[in-house]
Amino acid sequence: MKMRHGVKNWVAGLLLSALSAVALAQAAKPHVVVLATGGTIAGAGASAANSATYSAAKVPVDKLLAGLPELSNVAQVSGEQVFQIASESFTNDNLLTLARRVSALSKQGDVDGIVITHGTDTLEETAYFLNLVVHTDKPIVVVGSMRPGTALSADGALNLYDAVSVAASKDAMGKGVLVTMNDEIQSGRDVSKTINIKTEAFKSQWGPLGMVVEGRNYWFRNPAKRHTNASEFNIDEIQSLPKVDIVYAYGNMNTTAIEAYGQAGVKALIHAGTGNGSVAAQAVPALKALRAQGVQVIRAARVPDGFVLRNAEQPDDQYDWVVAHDLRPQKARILAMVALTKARDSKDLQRIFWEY
Ligand code: DAS
Repeated sequence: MKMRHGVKNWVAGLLLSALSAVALAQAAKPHVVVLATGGTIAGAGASAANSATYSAAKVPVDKLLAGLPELSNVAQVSGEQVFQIASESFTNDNLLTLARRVSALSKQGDVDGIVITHGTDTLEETAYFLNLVVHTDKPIVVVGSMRPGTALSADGALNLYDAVSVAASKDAMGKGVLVTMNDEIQSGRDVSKTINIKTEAFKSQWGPLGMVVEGRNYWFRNPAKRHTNASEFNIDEIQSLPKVDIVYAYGNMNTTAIEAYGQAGVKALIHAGTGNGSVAAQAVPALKALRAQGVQVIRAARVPDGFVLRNAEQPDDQYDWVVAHDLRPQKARILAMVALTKARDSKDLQRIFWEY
C-alpha cells in the first residue's frame, strides 16, 4: 500500500514538474499584445463561399485568438478590443486613441511586441501614422485580411500568425511600423492596398522589407526614411490633428472642391494631380488663393507610383507650394497632419516630406 502511495507521489511529482516546465517555457516566450480594431480579419460571411460578401468587424479579439492556438508556439499573447469598426470609418480620434494605447503598451517592460488587427481599407494610413508618432524600437505590426475567417482559403489566420511571429522577433526591432500580409513584411510607410479583391493586395513600389515563412523572418532591406524613435513627432505630445483634406484631379477639372475646402478651414490641401502632380490651368488661381490665406498646398499625384518632382509641372518655389515626394495622397494627408503640429512654414514642411 505504502509502495503504491509512493509511486503515486512520484508520478504526481513528475507531472507537476513537466507542467511547470511547460509553463516556464511558455512564460519565457515574448509577450505580444494584440489590439483589435475590427475589419475583415474580424469579419464573418453567411457561407464559406462568401469570400467577398460578408460583414466586417464582427468577431471579438478573444475569439480571434482562441481560434488560433498555434500562436502559443511563438509568443504569450493577450488581446484588447480597442474598437470594432470597418476601417473606412476610422477618424482622427480613432488614430489618436489607438496611437496613445500603442505608445503606453510599448513603454511596459512586460510587453515585447504589439500587433494591431485592422480593416484593410485604411490600414496603410494607420500604419504610417503609428510609424511617425510612436517612440519605440519594439516591433509594432499592423495586420488585416482580404477574406473573412468564415471563407474558403481565408487569409486572416496566417496573416495574424505571421504578425504575432514578427512582433515576437528581436530582428524586427528598430525597423519602424510593419505590415504583414500574404507572407510579406512591408514597411508601414511604403505599403498601400493596390487591389480590392485578391489576398495579394498590399504592395510597396520600393518592395517589401522581407518575408516571413513558418515563423521565420527573411530581411532584404531596411527603411530609408525617419520613423519611431528617430521621429521628431511624438504621440505623447499631440493633443489633436489639424484639418487636412484631399482634392482629386481629372479632365475638365473645376475649383468647387478646392474652394469648399478653403471655406471649411483646411490647414493644408493635398492636390492629387494627374501625371507628375499636374494642376489644371483653371485650378491654379484657386490653389494660389488658398496659399495666400495661409493654407499649405501639397502636390501629390493620382498616379500610384513614382514621385512628384519639385518645380517640374508647377513653379513650386514661386507659388510657395510643397510636393508630396513618393507619398500617395492618403499618406501625404497623414504626414501633413502630423507635420503641421510642428512645422511653421512651407520650407520646413517640405523638409519633413523629404525626410519622412
Ligand atoms: N471594409 C474593410 C475595412 O474594414 C474590410 C477589410 O477589408 O478589412 O477596411
